[in-house]
Amino acid sequence: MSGNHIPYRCGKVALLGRPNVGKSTLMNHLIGAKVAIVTPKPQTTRHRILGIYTDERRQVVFVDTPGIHKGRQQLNRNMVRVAFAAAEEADVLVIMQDVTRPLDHGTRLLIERFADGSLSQPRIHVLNKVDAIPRQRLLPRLRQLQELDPHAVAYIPLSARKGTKTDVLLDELTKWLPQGEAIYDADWFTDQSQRQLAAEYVREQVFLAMHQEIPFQTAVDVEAFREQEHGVEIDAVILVGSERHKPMLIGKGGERLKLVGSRARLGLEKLLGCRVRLNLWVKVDADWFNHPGKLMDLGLHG
Ligand SMILES: Nc1nc2c(ncn2[C@@H]2O[C@H](COP(=O)(O)OP(=O)(O)OP(=O)(O)O)[C@@H](O)[C@H]2O)c(=O)[nH]1
Ligand SMILES: [Mg+2]
Repeated sequence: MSGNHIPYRCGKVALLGRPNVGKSTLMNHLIGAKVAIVTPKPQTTRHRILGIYTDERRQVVFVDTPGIHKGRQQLNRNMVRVAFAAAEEADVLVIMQDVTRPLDHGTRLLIERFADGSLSQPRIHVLNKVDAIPRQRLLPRLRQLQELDPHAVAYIPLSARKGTKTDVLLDELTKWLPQGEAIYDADWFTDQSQRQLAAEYVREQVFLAMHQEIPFQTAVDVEAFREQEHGVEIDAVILVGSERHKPMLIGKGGERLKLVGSRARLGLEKLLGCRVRLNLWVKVDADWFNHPGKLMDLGLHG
């Protein structure tokens, strides 16, 4: 693959951090497509999602992970397990934090856990959301971070949303990737099927439309994905965790569910590049997030 003397590099990079720090936003920006859903709510990502970046020098397989947090439900425990498993199998660890929030106890614990040397891969710290703080707040934050993890290989302030300095990150992490040929074809950008992407796009709109605990007790199951002459037709069931969530999601005269459906459909049409017909149903499945069998069916077994 290498046309000159620079060896081609290819490897896995885990994106790790507390919920809501911007891991999925960063991955989407780097690969130039929305393969991981993004919302202002924590615990948006529930799976390990690959985003594949390829150019003439390197192939970087980013592994977006669920935010590391404490949670009592089986779903939450599985999510955290997924994140640590992704860290173990990666070549490089990118540990992200949100600089608009104080360096809190949870973030410190997380950094200490990776800094203790139990995982030997190089660590790059990303200080995200620099677009949203005054410049002078960055330096003390960088110092704090260097004290917490003096042996990390780099500390990079950037904005995932604006895309500033993400090239600095890409070049830094490339240094630490093993030499080797690309694993995926250059036109692949995720490991998710169109079916899985459809489920995630619907879930994103549910997260955006609903409040309090409702989104966290919601899952989406795509029951049919039919390719047709002019596009695709998708049947999806939205699982809610309690009887009283159902009318809240459907809304007066079905308005809220219609909005969820039309927004998800528009996003999917853009992603898939074809017409999409999206049929949605709402089903109550109390406590699905604690049922190992159900979590397995939904691909959330960790
Ligand atoms: N101002 C600002 N906001 C950002 C930036 N990056 C991400 N965000 C916002 O932060 C929120 C969370 O972003 P996500 O990408 O979903 O965060 P995440 O780390 O993947 O979250 P989980 O999947 O819940 O762990 C969204 O509202 C993003 O728009 C940034 O660089 N600047
Ligand atoms: Mg995410």
